[in-house]
Amino acid sequence: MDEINTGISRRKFLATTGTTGALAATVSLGVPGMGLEATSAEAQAAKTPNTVVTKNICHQCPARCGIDVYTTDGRVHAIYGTADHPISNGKLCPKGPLGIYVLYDPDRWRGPMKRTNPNKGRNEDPGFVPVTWDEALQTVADRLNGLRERGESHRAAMLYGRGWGASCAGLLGTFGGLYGSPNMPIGHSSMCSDGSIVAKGYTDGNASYNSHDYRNCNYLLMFGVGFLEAFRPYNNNMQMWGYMRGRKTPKTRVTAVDVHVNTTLAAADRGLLIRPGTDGALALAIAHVILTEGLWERSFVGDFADRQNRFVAGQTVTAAVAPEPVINAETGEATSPEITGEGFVEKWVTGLVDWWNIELKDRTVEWASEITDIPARDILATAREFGSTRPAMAIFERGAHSHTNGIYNGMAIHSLNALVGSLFAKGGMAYQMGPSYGPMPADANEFKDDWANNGDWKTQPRVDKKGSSDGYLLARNMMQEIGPNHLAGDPYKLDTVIFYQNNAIFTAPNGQVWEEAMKDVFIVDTSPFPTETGHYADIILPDHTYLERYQDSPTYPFEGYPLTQLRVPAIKPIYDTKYFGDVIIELGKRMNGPMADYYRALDSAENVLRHLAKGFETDPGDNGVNSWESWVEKGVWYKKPYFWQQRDGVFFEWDGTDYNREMTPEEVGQKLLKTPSGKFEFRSAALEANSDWIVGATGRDPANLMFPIWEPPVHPGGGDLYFVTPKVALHAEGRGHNIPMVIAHLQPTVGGRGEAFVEINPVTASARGISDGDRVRISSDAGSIEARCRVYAGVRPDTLVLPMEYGHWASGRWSKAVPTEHCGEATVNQSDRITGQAMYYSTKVQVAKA
Ligand SMILES: Nc1nc2c(c(=O)[nH]1)N[C@H]1C(S)=C(S)[C@@H](COP(=O)(O)OP(=O)(O)OC[C@H]3O[C@@H](n4cnc5c(=O)[nH]c(N)nc54)[C@H](O)[C@@H]3O)O[C@H]1N2
Ligand SMILES: Nc1nc2c(c(=O)[nH]1)N[C@H]1C(S)=C(S)[C@@H](COP(=O)(O)OP(=O)(O)OC[C@H]3O[C@@H](n4cnc5c(=O)[nH]c(N)nc54)[C@H](O)[C@@H]3O)O[C@H]1N2
Ligand code: SF4
Ligand SMILES: [Mo]
Repeated sequence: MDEINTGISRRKFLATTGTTGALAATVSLGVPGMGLEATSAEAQAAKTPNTVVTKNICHQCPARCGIDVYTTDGRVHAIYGTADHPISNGKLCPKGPLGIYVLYDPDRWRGPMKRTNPNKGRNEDPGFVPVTWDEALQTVADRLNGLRERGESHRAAMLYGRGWGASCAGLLGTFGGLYGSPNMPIGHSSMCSDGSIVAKGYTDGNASYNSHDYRNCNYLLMFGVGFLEAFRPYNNNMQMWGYMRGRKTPKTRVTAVDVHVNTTLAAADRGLLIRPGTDGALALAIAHVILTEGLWERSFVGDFADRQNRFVAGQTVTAAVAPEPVINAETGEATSPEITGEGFVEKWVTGLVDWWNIELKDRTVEWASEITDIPARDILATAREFGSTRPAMAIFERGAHSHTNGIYNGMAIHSLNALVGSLFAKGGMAYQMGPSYGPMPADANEFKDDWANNGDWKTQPRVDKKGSSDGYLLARNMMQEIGPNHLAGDPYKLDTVIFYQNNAIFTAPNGQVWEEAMKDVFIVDTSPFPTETGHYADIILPDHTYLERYQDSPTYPFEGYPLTQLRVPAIKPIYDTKYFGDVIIELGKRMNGPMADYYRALDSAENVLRHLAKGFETDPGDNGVNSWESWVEKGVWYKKPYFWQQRDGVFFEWDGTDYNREMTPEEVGQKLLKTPSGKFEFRSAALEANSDWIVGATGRDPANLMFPIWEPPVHPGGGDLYFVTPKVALHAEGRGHNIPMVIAHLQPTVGGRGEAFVEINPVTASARGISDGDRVRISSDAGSIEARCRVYAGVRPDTLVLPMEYGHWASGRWSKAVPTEHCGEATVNQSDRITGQAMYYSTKVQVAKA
């Protein structure tokens, strides 16, 4: 930080004379349009010597666009997309430039605070008073040390939402391991999109989001994806959309499946308005057509031994039986005779024959039409297009899996990618590689004491019951259960919780329960802004905003090749705040025992980042980044190519020049299709292995629970209308709600201005005596909220749509002024026992004029 500050002030000193000179020159020449004055902002900045451009990463959504931040005389005044950055390519979405409003938000915390009112509640004033950093950090450290001394370290938790990299959320697991808590950290992934991660894990063995090759894709089939509103990386999606739908020949054809006409559906070739929770039925029918019409990719999936297509609706098929190898009597060598007959020979897949016989053979277009409410001819046309256009991708996100049957919806949709052979193919989807980071400054394992190694905390369940057989044995995280579990004291009561980039008290379904639960917990919030969590906090340790801190961030799954980027402070922090990575390190230094030495060895978050950058010295990026200094200068390290490619059913690895080296089946299983069989599993061996638990926990049928099956969704809430609360383009997770322009332009499709409208179909509205612009009350068993309605023919008659994010009651001034109440309060907290995904879009509500 000091270096930067010195740099700025020196430049500032030089600038004073420089600017005067430049100005005088322009005035005296006085020839506009002669190329003498700068046209681009960069050139403009170059002419203004006291303007500094620093690299950073936009913080408002997980797209992680590289940004150029312009600071003049210590004041940030412009944010542009970084030109040499593969995600932003010099462009930003409308939220990107608004980061300045995040920095200068007048409602930010000015420094660390402590609560003086012991009572907690929505209507209780916390009575915050300023404290020094030393007092604030020591208070938290004393609390953590005390718990550990009493053998109760498991009662401390760290909850995080948007973790960015090794220098922030990446430090939390180590802290938990040294301190001794199974609850450090718990991420928000189950409230986010674990439904898709887990469904992919059970079919192709990669529990991760996909990277995508949109550039070479000719058909995009999207289920519950806000491609032009939210899907990651949003800004790049828009660039890809322009390419796929404009410049590219042939144009990529797009079918979008959603419950209302949003920007994505409006821009697609075909929009299918589906009954909520039934995407799996649609995907199964598409698979049925692909098989019965012989459209599957034989080079990836395999074929009947005699090449006759025996997939006929209602009729079973058989698997080919490999003949015994023939042993040459003289040499002893075994050869496998060619497989013949009527059976199916699988190539890179397992379980297709059983899936067909148990499930698919009856999943006709007519069957799916009844369930999904989509005309049979549209399902058939979509299936034929998708099955006969290569390369094609089927992508899905929260709309498809935030339902009780989400695991199966996801598995069925992802199976379409296997059927058309798009996994690891050009124009298809793959998985993201990680960056070449150097090692941390010290090895944490050398700083473990006996409690860390063998303490009782190791026998304690996680408070969210992830990994517990009476909870969510197979889930990755179960954040939404923490509030209810604490309240019930099951498995135990928490004592202290540190929140990082997470506001679950507001974002969890039915967050009212959290409000009750968090009353007797010691809460530490680290947000730079007042939030609902902050309202319940005992200590506030405010983070720098993203324009004021160093922070790393490897990309979210993007194009597959490794990419990682850096935030560089544009200015000296304007308030008495501290980067969260440094907060963790400073807390660590105050802990009893050897772990303090580990944090002394880390020293600071900047030191950690400098160590990570050492990895680039031996593996320079394509843009020349090979050191800490060049990373700071360019903001991004990336290195093409992606290492693997599947072509016509053969997997190749990059050999330094091209995808030339053919991989063995063992290598494919190890590196790419990481399932037990090393193939894409229509019959999921991992689900089958957990059959007993799944049957006991969910009552599912052991005969078919391992296949992508149709399972009717369950809709709690007691109402008659589905309630869907998606993201809109200007919604910036929990970070945009106090930006006036965001609120002003929230809903482009239905014109929300200064508030979010609930979309209601004209037929539904008139049956209830509701007119456009009326205030309405939306109620479920979980709670009841008020919002203004917009009568909109683009939403299904059985569905209400109200965008997420508004209705904050403890945040900044613009945020609190929005007259829309928070959709989460009417959303029932229901989770899938397998994926753990919170079912945000499964609640049914009633609506009436307020
Ligand atoms: N602008 C913006 N972008 C973001 C974020 C943000 O806050 N703001 N957050 C990021 C995060 S954390 C995430 S997880 C991603 C999420 O990205 P997405 O999953 O793409 O976003 P959502 O809006 O949750 O849901 C997508 C769509 O599902 C639809 N839908 C609801 N129920 C159903 C259904 O049963 N079937 C079908 N077919 N559709 C249905 C909704 O109407 C919505 O249009 O977005 C990321 N990008
Ligand atoms: N009804 C409904 N509910 C939803 C969704 C939905 O679509 N509909 N979306 C769900 C999804 S996909 C997700 S991912 C979750 C997200 O839910 P959360 O994990 O709770 O994340 P955010 O809402 O982004 O909250 C971020 C918190 O970090 C704080 N913050 C902002 N900037 C900074 C910073 O620079 N440093 C620090 N330390 N803190 C900062 C904010 O003030 C806020 O308190 O919400 C889920 N909830
Ligand atoms: S909000 Fe997201 S898509 Fe928009 S500029 Fe920022 S990171 Fe990029
Ligand atoms: Mo998310």
